[in-house]
Amino acid sequence: MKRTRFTLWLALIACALITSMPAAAPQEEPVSEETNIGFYESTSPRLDPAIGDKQFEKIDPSFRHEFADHVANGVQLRNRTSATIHSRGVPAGSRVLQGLLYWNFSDNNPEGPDTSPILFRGNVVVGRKTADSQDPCWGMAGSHSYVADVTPWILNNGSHPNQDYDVVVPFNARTSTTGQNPWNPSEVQEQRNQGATLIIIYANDQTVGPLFVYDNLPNSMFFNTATFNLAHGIASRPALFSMVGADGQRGGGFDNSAALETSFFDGVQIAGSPVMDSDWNGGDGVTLTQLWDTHSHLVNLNNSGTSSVTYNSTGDCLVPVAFVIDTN
Ligand SMILES: [Ca+2]
Ligand SMILES: [Ca+2]
Ligand SMILES: [Ca+2]
Repeated sequence: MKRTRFTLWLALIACALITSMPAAAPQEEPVSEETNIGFYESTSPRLDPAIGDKQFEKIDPSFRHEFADHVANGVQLRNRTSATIHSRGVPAGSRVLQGLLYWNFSDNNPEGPDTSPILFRGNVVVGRKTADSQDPCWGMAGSHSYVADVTPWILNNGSHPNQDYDVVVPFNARTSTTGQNPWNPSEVQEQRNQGATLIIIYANDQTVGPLFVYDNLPNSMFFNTATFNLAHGIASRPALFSMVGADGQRGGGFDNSAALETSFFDGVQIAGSPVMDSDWNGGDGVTLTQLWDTHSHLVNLNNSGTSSVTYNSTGDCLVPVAFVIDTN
C-alpha cells in the first residue's frame, strides 16, 4: 500500500515536471498601468483591446443528463497546490449521477497538454483539457482548463456526498506554495494555479428536467463584454444556472477597483450591482487569494432552445471555465 502510494506520487510528480516544462521564455517583467486594473505592480501584458470582447455564437453541452439536479462548490488554488472543496447542498437520499472536477492554471505555454493529472481524495485522476485561452493578464502565455470525471470517488451509498474533498494539483520544485498575495509575489512564477470546482450531479424523487454542462470554451478570456450562447433545445422554463470562472478579483488585493462586473442571463440581470455582488470577484478565495469563482443563480430560460449569458467587465481579465443549466 505504501509503495503503491509512493509510486503514485512519483508518477504525479513526474507528470507535473513534464507538463510544466516551459516551452517559451518567461514573459517580460511586469508593465504597470495596464488593462487588468488592481495590480500593485501590474503583470499585465499590453493586450490587444480587440480580445477584450467575446461573442460565442453557439456552444453545445459537453455533458447532458435527462433527469438531474446539481450543486457546485469551488476553492482557490493560487500560490498553493492543495485545497479542500467543501461540497454542500445535495439533499439527503439523493443518488449521485456524476462528479465533475474542473480546474485551471496559467503558464508560459500557449497550449496546455491534452491531459493533466490531479489528486482527488488521494486518487490520481487524469483530466481532459477543455480549453486553452489567453492568459488573464499575468504576463504569461496561456490559460488552461481541465475536467476530470471523479464519480467513483464521490461518497454515496449509505453515506451522503456532502463531504470535504481534498484536491492536489501537479507541482514541481519551482511551484509556489507561499499562499501569498497574488498581486505582490516575491518570486518568479512559472505556473499560476487558479482554483478547482466540484460539480456533483444527482437525482432524487423531486428531480425534474434535463441538465447540461458546457465547457467547450476556447479563447474565452475577456476584459470588456462577453456573451456565451448555450444551446439546450428547451423552451421557456425555470432553471438553476451555475458558472465556474478563473481570475475574478475585487481589486489588486483589498481594494475594489475591479469589483463592478454585471451578469445577465437571457437579458435579465442576475449578479452585479444593484442585484448582488459580482460573479467575478474571486468569491471562492475571499479574502485572499481570490481569482476563482463558483456561483449559482435561479434563472428563467426565455430564449427558445438557446440561452445567452452576458458579462460586462470593467477591465478585470476573466476566464469562463464551465457553465451548468439545470432545468427545474
Ligand atoms: Ca433539475
Ligand atoms: Ca472583478
Ligand atoms: Ca482578473
